[in-house]
Amino acid sequence: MLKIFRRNKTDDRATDQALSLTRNSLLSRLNNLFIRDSIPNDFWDSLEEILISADIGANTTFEIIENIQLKQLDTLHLIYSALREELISRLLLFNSESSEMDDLPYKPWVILIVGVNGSGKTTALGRLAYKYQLQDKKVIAAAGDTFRAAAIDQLQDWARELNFDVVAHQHGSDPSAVVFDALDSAIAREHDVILIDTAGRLQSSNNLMAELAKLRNVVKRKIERDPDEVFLVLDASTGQNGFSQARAFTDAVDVSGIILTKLDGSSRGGIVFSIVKEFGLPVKFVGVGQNAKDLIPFDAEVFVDALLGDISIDN
Ligand SMILES: Nc1nc2c(ncn2[C@@H]2O[C@H](COP(=O)(O)OP(=O)(O)O)[C@@H](O)[C@H]2O)c(=O)[nH]1
Ligand SMILES: [Mg+2]
Repeated sequence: MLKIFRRNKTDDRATDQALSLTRNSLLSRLNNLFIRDSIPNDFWDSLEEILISADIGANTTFEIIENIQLKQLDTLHLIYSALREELISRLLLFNSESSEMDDLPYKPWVILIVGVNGSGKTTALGRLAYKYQLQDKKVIAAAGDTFRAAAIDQLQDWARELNFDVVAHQHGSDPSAVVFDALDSAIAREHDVILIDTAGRLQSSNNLMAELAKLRNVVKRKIERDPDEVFLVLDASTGQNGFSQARAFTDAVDVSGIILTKLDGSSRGGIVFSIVKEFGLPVKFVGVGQNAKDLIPFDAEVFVDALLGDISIDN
């Protein structure tokens, strides 16, 4: 059985490719900075500016630079290694051990997916279903975004394409009832995984947050535990400002990890550092394209190396 959840070269290449836009804007400037014979006078200012331009965030950048400066390193080579280590350790700060997809402690394993409209929830759900199916897991989805008729169709399209089960009610019906029925089905028909899609409209965010809290309670009543995972889906291309809205979700439900979508086509790959810091949550998966395969497990080291590119420094 193919273990796609372990690090593999295809995923590493996909990370690399997805970050190419960010890297292109970073790399030549980092190269110019590090490929010198000695540490230039304006080195720290330039480094600061470059990191901020990649959307790493001002505060995070200041902290990174301060930590490296404290080490009083005297070659660019050592500074570069310290930068790499500093970036990686920041991404590992909140990372629990990686989620296993082949060895699930409960059946059904319940995953709730939340986030604003358009962030990529339904797409992420389809891709997670695909990943679990590759692990021989029987998957069912709950069409919990009953607010938009198209959302139900979209989920059913994924289900048809990938051949997993879906429970859907009519447009406008109560999402709690959908989740209730889907959990019933999952238990009766022995599904390994249930993926719950939700609405993300923010115009009436109070109602939405109340609805999500209610969904969570339905799960709790039905399986006598909280959802096993709650993934908050964030769109990388919205940049720092896009994330203030997302904070409402972490208040309403106990989010266990982040799925960062649309890393392809964004030159803001550095946003991951701000997210980890601000939300205090691990990034579990990244979306790197439009296909079923384009959701890959997040790996801090691979990510940082893809971000920094391959700079060879010999001083
Ligand atoms: N390029 C790219 N597009 C994505 C990615 N994830 C989602 N999308 C697109 O973003 C749009 C919104 O996604 P959708 O799943 O419907 O968002 P939802 O409203 O949160 O359910 C769709 O057109 C998706 O194809 C990604 O990782 N990369
Ligand atoms: Mg959707």
